Amino acid sequence: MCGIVGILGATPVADRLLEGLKRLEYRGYDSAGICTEHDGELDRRRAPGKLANLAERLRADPLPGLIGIAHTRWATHGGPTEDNAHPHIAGDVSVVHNGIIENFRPLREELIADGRTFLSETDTEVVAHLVDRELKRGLGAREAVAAVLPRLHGAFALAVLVRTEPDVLFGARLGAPLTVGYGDGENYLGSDAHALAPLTQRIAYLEEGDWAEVRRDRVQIFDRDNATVEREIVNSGVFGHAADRGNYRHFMQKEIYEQPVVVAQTLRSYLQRLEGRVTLPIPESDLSDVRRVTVVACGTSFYAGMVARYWFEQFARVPVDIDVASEFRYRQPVMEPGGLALFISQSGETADTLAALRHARAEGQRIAVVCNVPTSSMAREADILLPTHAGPEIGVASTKAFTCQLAVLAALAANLARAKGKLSEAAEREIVRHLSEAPAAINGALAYDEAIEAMAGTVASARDVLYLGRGTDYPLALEGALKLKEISYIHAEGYAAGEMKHGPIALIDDAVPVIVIAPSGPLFEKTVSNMQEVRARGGRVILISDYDGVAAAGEGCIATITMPKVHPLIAPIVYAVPVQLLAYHVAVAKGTDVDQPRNLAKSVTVE
Ligand code: HGA
Repeated sequence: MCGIVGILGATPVADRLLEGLKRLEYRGYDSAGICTEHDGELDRRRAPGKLANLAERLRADPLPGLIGIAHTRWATHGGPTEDNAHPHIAGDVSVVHNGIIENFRPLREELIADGRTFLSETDTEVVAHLVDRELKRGLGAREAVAAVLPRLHGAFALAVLVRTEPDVLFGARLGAPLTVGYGDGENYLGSDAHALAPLTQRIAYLEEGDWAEVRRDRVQIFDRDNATVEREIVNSGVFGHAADRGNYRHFMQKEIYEQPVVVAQTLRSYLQRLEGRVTLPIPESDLSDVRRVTVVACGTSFYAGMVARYWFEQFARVPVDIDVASEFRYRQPVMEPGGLALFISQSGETADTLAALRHARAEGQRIAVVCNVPTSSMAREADILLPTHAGPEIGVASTKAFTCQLAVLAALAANLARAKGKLSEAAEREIVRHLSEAPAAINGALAYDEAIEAMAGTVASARDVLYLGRGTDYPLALEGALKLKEISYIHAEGYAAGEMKHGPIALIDDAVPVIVIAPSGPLFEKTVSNMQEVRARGGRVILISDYDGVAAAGEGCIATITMPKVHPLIAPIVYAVPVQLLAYHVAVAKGTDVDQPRNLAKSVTVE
């Protein structure tokens, strides 16, 4: 994570840098800082914690200057203190960094042996010292940056400001995203187009190994061999208005409530309702030769992928492998040439998933990407881009992106099934009909918000919570537990309902609420049997089912949540809602920071 902004301005930059950081705060909020050059000096303000602290500091002590770099941090090396906050300064050089300099230890030792003193525990500070040392050895700023970049191993996006050359900013990327923005008599650097949206829509995406010398009147981009290269300037299509919460108390709540609209919006580009057809919004989406699908994602997106595995295998009869992205490469997966590798990510920047994507590409896979940001690195590297149309998701705990991912994945499963000759026209029409019913069913689920709020206290007082589900409700149980952990800090685990008896049932006592997700349908009886096993051992069960399910099995539960009756295909989309609402209300009851929970950040751009 970590967000970077740099401005070479015609007017003072500090306020605009702060505005850019606000748009990047989703990447991390451990600390933030801005450094400018004015009157021949580097000057900076830094503050631990949320961006509001930095804003406060800048109000008390404004920062002049027409050139500056700024950073919002998600700490990897060194705690979230002011000393570790970026920008780091060594001599004449100031640096902000997103990523990890993996060889920072030997570099630091080398620099200390050279008489240099470190003021932070970060990996980043070595970069400032290395560049400054080259300057002191007599190199110009450009030559110094060029000399240092090959010495850095790992992943980085960097912005560098040099006191002695106050008309130039340097940017570099390897494994972490960085864009150059083109303005009118001004130019910019930013982690993404969103950060620069109030400043410009004219963006060039740096490619792996690229670095840039940015001046007010020109930008020169070099590749890793220092050859001058042209990178296309595109219109980002991202505009300046920042998301607002409207009348909702939290972004997460607003985003939960947006789901009927955004799922409908997403489905609209995949379903031809009148014809009863599913189409992918790309030319030549012929998937008939796909013999295996490899699904890779992290966190909530991984659970969406787990649901999709059931669908791909059930409808298209295609075998599916699924991995969390951080493990994928390291198990040296065997992939047949020509296979389809599917990557799911809200931001399209998740470093683990992006690295997995590149690994799969090197192994000859066709790359499909489901993501919510069409300008993201993953979107740009996809052969088949399947966008979700969830709109910006600000709450760190993903909600609407998840249900939109499920909608897209269901459409992909149907498309794959048809391409493989496994789906009759009538069956396809049925799928389209059921998917089209999802937005209304989500609305129906939202109607239980107050009932869920009323029972949140039961869960809020627990230390541990278990979630159980079977079939596609199993990933939902995992997602429910993750949501609760993320925003309420209650320890929670999700299990396949049938797996309880093989161990976790030993945890059951009257202090552990067990949330059972069991829509009526083919797996209902089996899940309910597992639920009874829990109850027989004194477990306190909260059952989430539909009217029939609650009527059949609700007796003796400490609470029930009644969902609209839906087809099993869309049950994971609809049942995501009570799972999200429960986590939300528990967090509110506990008084945690719902939209920016501790230790987390939304887009995880370090491995
Ligand atoms: N390693 C640096 C930057 C961390 C980062 O990019 N996080 O997403 C630090 O710890 O400050």
